[in-house]
Amino acid sequence: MRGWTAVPVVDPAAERRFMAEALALGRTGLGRTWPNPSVGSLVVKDGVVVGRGVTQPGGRPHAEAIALEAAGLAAVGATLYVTLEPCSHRSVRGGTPCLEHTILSGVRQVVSAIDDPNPHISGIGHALLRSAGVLVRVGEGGAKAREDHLGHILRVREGRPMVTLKLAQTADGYCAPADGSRMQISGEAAMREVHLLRASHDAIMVGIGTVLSDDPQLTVRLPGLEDRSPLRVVLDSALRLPLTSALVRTAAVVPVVVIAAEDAPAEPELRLRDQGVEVYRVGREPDGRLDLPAALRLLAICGITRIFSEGGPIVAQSLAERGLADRLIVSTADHALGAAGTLALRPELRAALRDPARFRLLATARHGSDVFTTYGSAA
Ligand code: AOF
Ligand code: ZN
Repeated sequence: MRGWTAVPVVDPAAERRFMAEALALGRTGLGRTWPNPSVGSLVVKDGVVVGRGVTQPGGRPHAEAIALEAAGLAAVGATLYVTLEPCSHRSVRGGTPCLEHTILSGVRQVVSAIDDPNPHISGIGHALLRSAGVLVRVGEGGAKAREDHLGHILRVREGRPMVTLKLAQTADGYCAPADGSRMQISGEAAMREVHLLRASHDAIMVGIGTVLSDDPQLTVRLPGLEDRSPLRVVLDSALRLPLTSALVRTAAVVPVVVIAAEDAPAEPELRLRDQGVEVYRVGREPDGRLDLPAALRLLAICGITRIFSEGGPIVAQSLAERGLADRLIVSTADHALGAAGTLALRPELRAALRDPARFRLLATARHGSDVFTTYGSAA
């Protein structure tokens, strides 16, 4: 059908640049497109970007639909860059498949970063584009796209969200004084970075211990990003979350989900529900702790793809020992506690971070007086 059109000349440097721009565009939507991945897309004609799109909040419209609509007739003969295989399914939510938009737009070529792991789409989107005469190349920016879409990939393949663990420690490795009192560890620049990280996840998760000791708000409080607060999740096996906590008092504005054990009393659940808090229940592990894998499965069923866990040393250790910590960010302050306190990283976790079979160092960055060290799971 399009066989007579000239095959576009491939300029690898330009291709890398355009895909990098599509990836950057896709990352701007992280945290607000769940249950969908945040995809970035560009339409490029004769070396000029004529349309840009990113998956919209809540997951629809999709990125390609927006980029192609912006391009209009300029899409004829153009190249579509996209960070994930264009979808081929007719959505229950009423969306036209991106595949159909792409074919009808007159685009000549699609440069796509990776196949969509979604079994309804995987490989089909690319194959159908090819059978309609569109040139398709897959792989440019693949590694970065797999990183950005990790939440979507794990949700589809393993039925759980991606988990980013965040821990703050003093220069001597503590997260609290021995008496358990609260202390400010990180500086202002580090806190800004933490709020940005919160905004790029679908949910923030903490253990009830953190709520009882700190009464945190767990919202995004950066100018211009006030509406980017993700869902707040509390792991609270015995339903101890106080009705007077900052979380419950703001549940009508920023949703709160509590995950309790099946054997927790019914009374507090009713009172929390009355305040607009959602309560789910999962079983316990043999040692009595909340069944974390079950809690994550439940969140994935709710549509959550990316979790930011600020849960303190116990939740951190539990997630890591079950292989459920995909990213671990340790922020280290320049000041020491100067006395024995609570260790931010339990010795087992500290050892795991030094074991290349468990974690690898991905990046270090300075934010004011704090240094952020990011590890990725080696799995
Ligand atoms: C695309 N472009 O921007 C995104 C895609 O439930 P639906 O119909 O909205 O489709 C969800 C699936 O579409 C999702 O699981 C993922 O496989 C894909 N996401 N695809 O072509 C996009 N966000
Ligand atoms: Zn689509």
